[in-house]
Amino acid sequence: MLDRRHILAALGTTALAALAPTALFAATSIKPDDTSALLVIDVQNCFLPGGSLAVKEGEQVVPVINKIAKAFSNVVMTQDWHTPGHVSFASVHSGKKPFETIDLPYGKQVLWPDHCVQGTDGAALSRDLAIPHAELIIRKGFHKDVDSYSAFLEADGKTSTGLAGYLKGRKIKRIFVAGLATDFCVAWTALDARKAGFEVYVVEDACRGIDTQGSLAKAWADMAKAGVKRIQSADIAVSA
Ligand code: VGL
Ligand code: ZN
Repeated sequence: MLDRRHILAALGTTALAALAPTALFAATSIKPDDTSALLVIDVQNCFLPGGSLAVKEGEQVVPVINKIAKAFSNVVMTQDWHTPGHVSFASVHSGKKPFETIDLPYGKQVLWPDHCVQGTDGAALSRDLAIPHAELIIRKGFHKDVDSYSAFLEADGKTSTGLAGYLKGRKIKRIFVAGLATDFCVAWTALDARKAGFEVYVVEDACRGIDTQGSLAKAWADMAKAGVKRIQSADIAVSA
């Protein structure tokens, strides 16, 4: 006798996908729980239009982030927070221009226009972010001689920001990363989150990249290799 089970088996998964797209989409939708946290990386004026290190289309991440943030009971934001004359600024290395690189004691460093100087308007979070329930803002890159793209570890590879301890103390297991820029602070944060043992998702359309010297393609390749999951904001279940 040909019951429902046999018919489904005979159709196979491809035919089934064509027949029931809605049901299958619902099954892949990700529902953040109390052990999930959204990390909103560096949505600061310097990285937005008119800023000193403006990321192309950077402003487009703001409404997407505001929307997905509603699905999270835990939201942490970061601020790039440099001293004046920070080692990552091209302006302090004579003869060097932004986007060139130099070798520092901890490795290769891309040089940037002056940006996100502590206490300046450029370092402020975008006023269009609407995430009143964000529970922690972590600042990074505040040691004059060390950069910190990652929200977890400074660029020396050993100085902790304390974020992993905070998240573990709050029993967080899954981390969703959004913000600016995909190929620097978002990617380095996602990679370090994997190293710290978290399950990690990067929400692609909630990020934008700088893309200098192939950095964006390399970042996605490194993240894929490390087991970071690349998702879209529509994959996250946000109830009205
Ligand atoms: C960033 C370059 C320099 C970032 C910060 O937020 O991705 N990029 N400082
Ligand atoms: Zn910076």
